[in-house]
Amino acid sequence: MIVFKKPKALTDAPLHYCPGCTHGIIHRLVAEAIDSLDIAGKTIGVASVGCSVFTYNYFNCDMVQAAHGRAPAVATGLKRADPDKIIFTYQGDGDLASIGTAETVHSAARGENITIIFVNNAIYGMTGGQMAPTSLPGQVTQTSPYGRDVNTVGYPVRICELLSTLDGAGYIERVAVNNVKNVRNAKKAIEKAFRRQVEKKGFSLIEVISTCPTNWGKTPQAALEWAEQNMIPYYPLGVYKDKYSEEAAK
Ligand SMILES: Cc1ncc(C[n+]2csc(CCOP(=O)(O)OP(=O)(O)O)c2C)c(N)n1
Ligand code: SF4
Repeated sequence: MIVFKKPKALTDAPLHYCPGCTHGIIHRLVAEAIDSLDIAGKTIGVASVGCSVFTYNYFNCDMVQAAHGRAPAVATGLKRADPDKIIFTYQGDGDLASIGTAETVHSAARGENITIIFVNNAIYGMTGGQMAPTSLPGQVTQTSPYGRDVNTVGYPVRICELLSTLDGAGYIERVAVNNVKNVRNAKKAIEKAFRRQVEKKGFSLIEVISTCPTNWGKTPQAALEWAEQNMIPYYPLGVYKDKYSEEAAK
């Protein structure tokens, strides 16, 4: 009896991610959501720029490659051209919270019926570990060798908190994949975000606290612990906005 297999929504292409990088876990959770809702045939993913740039090779559905930060704008166009398709983006923190801030904020403000998977690993992974908009105060990166100094470069951007103030945003949750319990919660949140889109319930964004052992200079295990001890306290997990549950409760 088969008890564990690769989701159908993942191709057989071997993932190129570094050992211990949690991008792979998040790919799996997205694929499991697509399988469980049986929507692969009508799903279009939008790949971004960053370590996940090859996402278009990994998901077994139609994929489009967006320029850096522009994925929510591309997703908007796809959705408006064909509202019955299920459109998701998969973006890192440099892509979504710095280069694409405008596209992120305004797609949420417009309440586009799309799903954004936001992978926050507090660093620019692909380009070698520069400071990201989500790098923590004091965090050492290639471009902050003495630690992020908030007096000169400012404070990290908390995307879930920011977007949850917008009336257009439907469902916003922050999850993590640093331990089994959190992976299970992340799976539920990602599936719920896709389901909301199927039900035409508007904009959803799931932020996933992820790791970058390579650029954090840590072993995979130490990176999971660093995420638990440093990232989660700064980026608390939980539901930041759930418009339809709130309305149903009224
Ligand atoms: C407009 C533009 N600016 C900068 C770059 C260079 N660039 C490519 S990937 C990247 C960082 C991506 O980091 P992130 O989105 O956090 O994803 P990660 O690699 O950490 O998964 C940068 C700055 C680019 N390709 N285009
Ligand atoms: S550089 Fe970091 S984010 Fe990119 S694949 Fe390696 S561990 Fe993952």
